[in-house]
Amino acid sequence: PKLNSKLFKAFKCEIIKICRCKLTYVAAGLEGVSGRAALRELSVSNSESFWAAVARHRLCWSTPFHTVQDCDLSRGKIKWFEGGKLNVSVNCLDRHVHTCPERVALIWERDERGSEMKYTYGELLEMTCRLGNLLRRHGVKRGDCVTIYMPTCPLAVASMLACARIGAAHNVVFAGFSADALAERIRDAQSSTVITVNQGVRGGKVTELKKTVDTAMQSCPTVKQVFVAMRTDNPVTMTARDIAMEEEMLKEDVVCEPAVMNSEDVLFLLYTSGSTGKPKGLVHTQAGYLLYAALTHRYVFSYHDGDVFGCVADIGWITGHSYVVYGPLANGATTVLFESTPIYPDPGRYWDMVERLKINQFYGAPTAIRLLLKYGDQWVNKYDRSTLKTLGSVGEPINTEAWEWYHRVVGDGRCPVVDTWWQTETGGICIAPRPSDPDAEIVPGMAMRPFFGINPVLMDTEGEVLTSNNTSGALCMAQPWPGMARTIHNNHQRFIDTYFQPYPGYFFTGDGAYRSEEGYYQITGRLDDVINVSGHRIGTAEIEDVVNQCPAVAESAVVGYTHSIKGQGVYAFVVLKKGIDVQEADLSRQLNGMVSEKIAKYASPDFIQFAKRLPKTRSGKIMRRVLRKVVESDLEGLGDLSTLDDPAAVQEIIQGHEKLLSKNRS
Ligand code: 6R9
Repeated sequence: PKLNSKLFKAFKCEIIKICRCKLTYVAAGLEGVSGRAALRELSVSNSESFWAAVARHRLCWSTPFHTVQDCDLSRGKIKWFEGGKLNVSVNCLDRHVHTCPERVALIWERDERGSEMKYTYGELLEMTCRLGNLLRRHGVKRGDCVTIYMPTCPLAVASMLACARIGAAHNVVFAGFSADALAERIRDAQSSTVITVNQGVRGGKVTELKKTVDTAMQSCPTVKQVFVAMRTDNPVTMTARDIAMEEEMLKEDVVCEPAVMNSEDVLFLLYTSGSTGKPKGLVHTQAGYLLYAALTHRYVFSYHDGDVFGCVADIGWITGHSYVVYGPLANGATTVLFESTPIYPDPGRYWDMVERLKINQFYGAPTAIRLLLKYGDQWVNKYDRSTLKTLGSVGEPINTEAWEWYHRVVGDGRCPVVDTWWQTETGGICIAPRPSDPDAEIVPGMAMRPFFGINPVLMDTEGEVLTSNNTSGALCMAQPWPGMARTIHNNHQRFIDTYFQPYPGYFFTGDGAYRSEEGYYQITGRLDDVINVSGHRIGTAEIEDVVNQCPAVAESAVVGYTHSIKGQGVYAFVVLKKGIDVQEADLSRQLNGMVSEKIAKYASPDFIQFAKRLPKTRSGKIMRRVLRKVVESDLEGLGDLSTLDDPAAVQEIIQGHEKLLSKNRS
């Protein structure tokens, strides 16, 4: 589309401002439209020119791209910046080392309070190069996939960047996952190299990560080597396949030639839960992902040169990838690696850290905010938080009470709170209150405004776009953006079926949203069988798969319910096989143990209700809608039960639920 020349001038001028890191929202020549709003409109209506300009200025290319984008959402085809060549680690490290080698890249806030360690860009580059050389010497090649099973620490960041340096993809698996979950991800990713630590330390507790890897190895015959870094001084048993990482790194050169990568080569896989039992390995590529992470990091949080950015997410999740590692490092920021928990050794941990490290932007999860709120204001007020400029929230909806407390107590009422909506699939933040004009309102508990280049739409149940405001629907994206995932590893059909089939021509997020009278977006929650426990996504089918493996179990149904701290809790209905005679308490313990062992502790059910049968439709489908209403004690909302095979089953379920609750209360 042709731009009118007045708009185009303003547009170019805004882009140049973006590129000079001084986005001031001057609406030069744009009557009645604010600068940010106009720029966003242009970023959507002239998406190609927008992204081309930003990509040229923000990334360092060894060969410029010739095609901005080549996307066809109806076929799940997404390509950005083709023809372009670059190296992500060069963009995150070398270019900053040239200008300011002494700037601190990482502050490792170790579990032991007050023992933080700082690493400059020069040091992080050296670590990355040694590790890149070590991996190369051990045969890791461009295109291979390396699984990283480590807590948030400098060597984990260096491992990710070392993969990027030599052109290998990484697959970070959250260190809270069990041996079975780890093994499944290693096998699916076809990794022959794993990087881990001897032990993890979190909340004062030691976890045996190397032992977990050893167990996983029993079902991963293709793994040839395991690099083991030492987080603690305790030796672990080393097998023929294990390599002492730090020792071997010392032997390597500090210079490592970066691989020249194509924009669309794979940067990483990251597994996340879907509505079926098998987790999916979402694939992100080099240039588009990095650009999107960097741009959102800068503008959503108003990051400025010299700021200390504190995102407390674990590197095992997408938030850790985009806002602990890639976004901040691409921008030359000082980024915090938080290894501990919000309440270790006491509930003042975050704010003590803010004071000690002089954090300017703090980015955390609603579940932690809700937990800290309960401990009281004194834990916050003890510490000097005057360095804070922006507070962020991510992972799940933030309720008004938690939002207000975050704003009023933590931020002393002076810091904007940005509720950021996005997903593993989106690569970076898509909807957030900022960037916007400096005085633009922020509504508590609302993500509000789409980011540059993001074009959200709401769909009704017929698949029609809802055009009016003050309406709710399925949240979709009408246009591609550089940060979006490119495929599901080894399963492009599942990628298409999940994200592009439900509303042809659109990317479907799986979330529902409300658009207010003013046009602001509020996320209302998942529309599929995925629940969100403390900000961790888990498919109910994944938990059911494990529960059903128990020989005593005939069938099960897992649903989420509202939990005052975790956001959602896990509630399992279990039907036993005929003639099974066990103590329910024993079986509950056994089932909880199985879920922790097969998936992770956070997925373990809070409640297990044994039932004689489950409410089903005549065609034999479990009526989850009914079960959800029962666990929310919303009996009024049970709705139409006429399709049920046997309505009496519902009465039994209700009675069983009440019994379980009263038992729990006593
Ligand atoms: C970044 C991340 C994605 C799902 C997403 C949605 C929920 C994330 C949210 C939010 C309401 C927010 N979600 N941020 N819901 N408000 N600000 O969390 O990625 O782990 O893939 O989870 O989390 O349901 O679809 P991921």
